[in-house]
Amino acid sequence: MAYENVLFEVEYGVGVLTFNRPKVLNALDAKTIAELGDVVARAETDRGVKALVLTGAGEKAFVAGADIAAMSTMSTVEARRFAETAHAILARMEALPIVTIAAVNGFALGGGCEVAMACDLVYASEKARFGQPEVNLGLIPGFGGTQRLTRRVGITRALEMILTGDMYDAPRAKEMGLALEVLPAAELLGFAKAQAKKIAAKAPIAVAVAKRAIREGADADVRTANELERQAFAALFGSEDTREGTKAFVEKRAASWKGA
Ligand code: CO8
Repeated sequence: MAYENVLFEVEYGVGVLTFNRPKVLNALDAKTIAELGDVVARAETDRGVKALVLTGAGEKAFVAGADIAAMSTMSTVEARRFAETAHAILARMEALPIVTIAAVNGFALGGGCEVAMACDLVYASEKARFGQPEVNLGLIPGFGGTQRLTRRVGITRALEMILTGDMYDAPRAKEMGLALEVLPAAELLGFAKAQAKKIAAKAPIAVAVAKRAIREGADADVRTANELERQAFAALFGSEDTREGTKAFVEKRAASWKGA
């Protein structure tokens, strides 16, 4: 599929999706969301995509939110459909068995902040600004922000961020746990790709299972979550890669992963 609003390329196993509507600060309209969905679907099945990095085109923005012009004429039914589609795509992205990394190169506002939070790891450039400014538009977050932000930064900071609509700079976002690291703008994408490559070089099954245990466990009570971990840990002993990884250590050689 040829894309209009995103760029997508795979380099050494790392898929890089660039939101590419710089004239509107990479705002998300229905087409952009559909194209993100297509890339996520590809990452689900294409074993050549071993990690996914998301970033924004241009100097200013990762994604400055949902496309406000498009939303200004939306009916309730259309808004529901738009929100449902985006929710489903972000949930699918979160469930990918590979690592997903947001390289936040500028404004990550509204839907942009929500896309970043649906990634496993979030790295920010010094220019990044995070915010959920929907209250300024008479709106609330609609792509999962009320829930993902609360889980990332805690209920009180999420309340502050969503109720004030304020923007938080990169060091503040790091302090809150929203961004993991803050990097000079010129180094951000290279760093994100290097992290992606590092994780893609680990046993794919261990990465997938660890991610699932953490993500599914985070929404369960701790007894259920620990049982999920025990089951997943034991199940790995039926995989070739667990056998290979432990044998390779004992035999003092590098492991060779099969992804099985
Ligand atoms: N949608 C559409 N166009 C946008 C958006 C956007 N979110 N953000 C910026 N643009 C456009 C501007 O209109 C402008 O266009 P033009 O050149 O034609 O005037 C161009 O991008 C450049 O923007 P600015 O001139 O405003 O640039 P500044 O550097 O002065 O300001 C800001 C940058 C502060 C980022 C400013 O553009 C801004 O406040 N943007 C809006 C941010 C925002 O409110 N985002 C949240 C949107 S709501 C949302 O995301 C809800 C998600 C869930 C929806 C569920 C739907 C059902």
